[in-house]
Amino acid sequence: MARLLVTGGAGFIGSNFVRLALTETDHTVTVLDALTYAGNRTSLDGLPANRFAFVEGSVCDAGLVDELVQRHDVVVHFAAESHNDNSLNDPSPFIQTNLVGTYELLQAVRRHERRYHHISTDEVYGDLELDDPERFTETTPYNPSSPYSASKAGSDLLVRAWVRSFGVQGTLSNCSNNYGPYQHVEKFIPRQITNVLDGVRPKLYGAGLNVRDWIHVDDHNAAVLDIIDSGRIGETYLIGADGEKDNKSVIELILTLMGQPADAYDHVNDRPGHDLRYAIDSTKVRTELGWEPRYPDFESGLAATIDWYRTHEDWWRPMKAATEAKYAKTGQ
Ligand code: NAD
Ligand code: TDX
Repeated sequence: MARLLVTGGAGFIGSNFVRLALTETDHTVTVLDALTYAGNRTSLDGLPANRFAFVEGSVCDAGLVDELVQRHDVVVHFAAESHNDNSLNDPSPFIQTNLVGTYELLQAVRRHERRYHHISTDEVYGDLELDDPERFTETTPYNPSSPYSASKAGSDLLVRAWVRSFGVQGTLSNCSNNYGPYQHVEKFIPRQITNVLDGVRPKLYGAGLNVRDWIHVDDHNAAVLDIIDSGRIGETYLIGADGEKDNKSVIELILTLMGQPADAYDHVNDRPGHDLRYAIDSTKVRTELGWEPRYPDFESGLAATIDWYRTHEDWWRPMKAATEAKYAKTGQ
């Protein structure tokens, strides 16, 4: 049993992690979350009060971070500004939260000699050509494209330096694109599902040939639990479920699963600097820690996700209009 401090636990992946950790381990969980536009307290409703607590605050608040880290055993750091499109419109909060916030956590775990796990993304490696037979591995050189991925790359490098120079007991994981319940409607899959539910045509950036390597959020989080349990200190683990799909195919599948013609979508302005393809080789986490995805079938996972948005309009409705108003400004 460990006392986990989970930053960003009111966001998409963090809230799913908290539920999984409370179900599959006997750890207790404290969430530290600033409740930005992306955080939603209701994503954590109904959790057992004897094992779960919520603190509203920022990972950039050094005093609060120090006090919380001191009374926990393990820090699992999900909190971030996470949306590429937002980082192109205003990089400033990405620098603060992703770089300065990570720095404050690292200083606190260093002072109090606590275990630290850092959540990161495959985007730190840049992108691949469509026909490249290679996939990203733990030794692929960093080559980020957007302010978001550059800030995540910088935070990863801070972790590696604090492990090497100060002996921080840290591990890192870089995961591919997650899908599942409680994902903000600014992201690709929930945006299209909720558009269709609203009678609006899905929006495909450019020609839609870009490839993402989709993984169910519970598969990502199960791997994180394995790393916290038995990952080797100082190591990086890539997490992916062999889920490569191009965006056009995903939009067509969403439309088909929702009973619409597969071509009932619009092409909109492309993302500047849009990464072409991500693909993860997850051999290390599979062979070293015995992790395997429990939801390898994308189509059935997507169908379940569509059902979730269909039955949880009260969760996503409050953020939908403001999200679309933001996209309207960039013609997306
Ligand atoms: P999200 O945007 O849904 O959630 C982020 C959470 O962090 C929100 O609850 C927000 O309120 C909180 N937060 C933001 N700034 C904060 C601050 N200064 N202090 C405290 N809390 C703050 O993001 P997500 O998709 O759940 O991503 C979580 C993590 O996983 C991020 O580190 C992201 O880089 C990484 N990641 C995401 C994906 C993906 O597909 N979504 C894939 C790989 C890695
Ligand atoms: O309306 C859209 N239409 C569209 O074609 C949106 C919102 C996106 N797209 C495209 C852009 C990407 O090629 O779909 C793909 C996925 O877009 P996002 O959901 O914005 O994800 P991505 O930019 O790939 O980044 C995600 O995966 C890695 C997460 O948001 C990051 O936090 C994570 O690090």
